[in-house]
Amino acid sequence: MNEEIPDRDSIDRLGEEASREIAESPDLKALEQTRIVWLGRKGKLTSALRSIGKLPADQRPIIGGIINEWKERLGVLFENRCAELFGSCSDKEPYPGDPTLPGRRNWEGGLHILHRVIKDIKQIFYRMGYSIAEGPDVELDYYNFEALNFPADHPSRDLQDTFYVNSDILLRTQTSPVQVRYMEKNEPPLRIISPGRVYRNETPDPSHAAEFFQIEGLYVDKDVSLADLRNDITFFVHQFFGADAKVRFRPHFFPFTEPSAEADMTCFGCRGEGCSICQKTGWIEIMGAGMVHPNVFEFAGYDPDSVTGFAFGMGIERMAMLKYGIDDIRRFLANDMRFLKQFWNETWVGVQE
Ligand code: 2U9
Repeated sequence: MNEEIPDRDSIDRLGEEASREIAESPDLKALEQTRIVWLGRKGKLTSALRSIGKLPADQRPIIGGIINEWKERLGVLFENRCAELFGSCSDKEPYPGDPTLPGRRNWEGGLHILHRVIKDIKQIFYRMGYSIAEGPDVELDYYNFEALNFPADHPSRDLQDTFYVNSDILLRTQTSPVQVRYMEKNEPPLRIISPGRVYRNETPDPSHAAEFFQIEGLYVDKDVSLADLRNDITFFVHQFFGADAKVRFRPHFFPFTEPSAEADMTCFGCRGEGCSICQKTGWIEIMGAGMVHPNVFEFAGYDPDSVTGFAFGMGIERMAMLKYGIDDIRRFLANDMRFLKQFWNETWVGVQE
């Protein structure tokens, strides 16, 4: 047939012959063989279709159409015969493909653990009435330092600690500038969190990275107090780490808050007894916080005599490391699938191959 130029009669003869062979195939193995002989890549009908190029141009679509009709008809006959034989299939005449093999799996991807932790933290604050504010990674020195009451000679303003683009422009070292910008545009009361990437000119090691994520929070209203701060932070810690965590506050110093504090939670390694994780103190530092400094309100255009507010800030990698027992901050950006896949269990998204 390969050499012949196909015509309507010869194709019909082929089709009828194939139909008979299908009907007479005694088992699934023989049926599969028949399928290859007729419809496989080098099968008789496939070859016939290939040789229509030799026909006059006006004949090609007609003969091609007839061959395709047969292919379709034979396809249905194959399926029907396959179903017939499969129904009566015994161990002695197994299905040519092993039906007990597991099906093909979809290719799976998943959320990056940091993405998921950011989502979880946002969700907790969202339920407490906070909304989300975002802003540029490349900032003015004014919003990153000056408006936050950093003195001109503060060490973090040093080139060694901050990536400067030029003398006025830098990569933000915290997400606080977002909140200053928000206050400029909105009247109090406000309750926001600002998640985002921040940059510091640091040599990477297991607990330091030159870029990492933060979430800061800001609550401004009449008569906001330290008790409100304690309440919100404690609620967050219970939601994120578990209700058995205890929280304590130690006095600290930040230029943008007064008074300032650092918050600790009871160590999850020893539940407060003292172990190597917490350097035998029983406590682990989790964030900084304080009451917004009056100078910061003035820079933003708020009257420090009529409003008060609290602010807090935490490193997101640190939160993830503490919650999931991750030992090195550099793992988050290393793109090692063995690390990332550990956290895919709940958030996988299937992608069809
Ligand atoms: C405004 C006023 C004050 C945000 C705050 C901290 C304390 C803090 C650190 C945590 C670990 C940075 O990622 S980290 O290294 N942050 O300790 N951040 S209070 O204070 C603000 C923010 C905005 C207008």
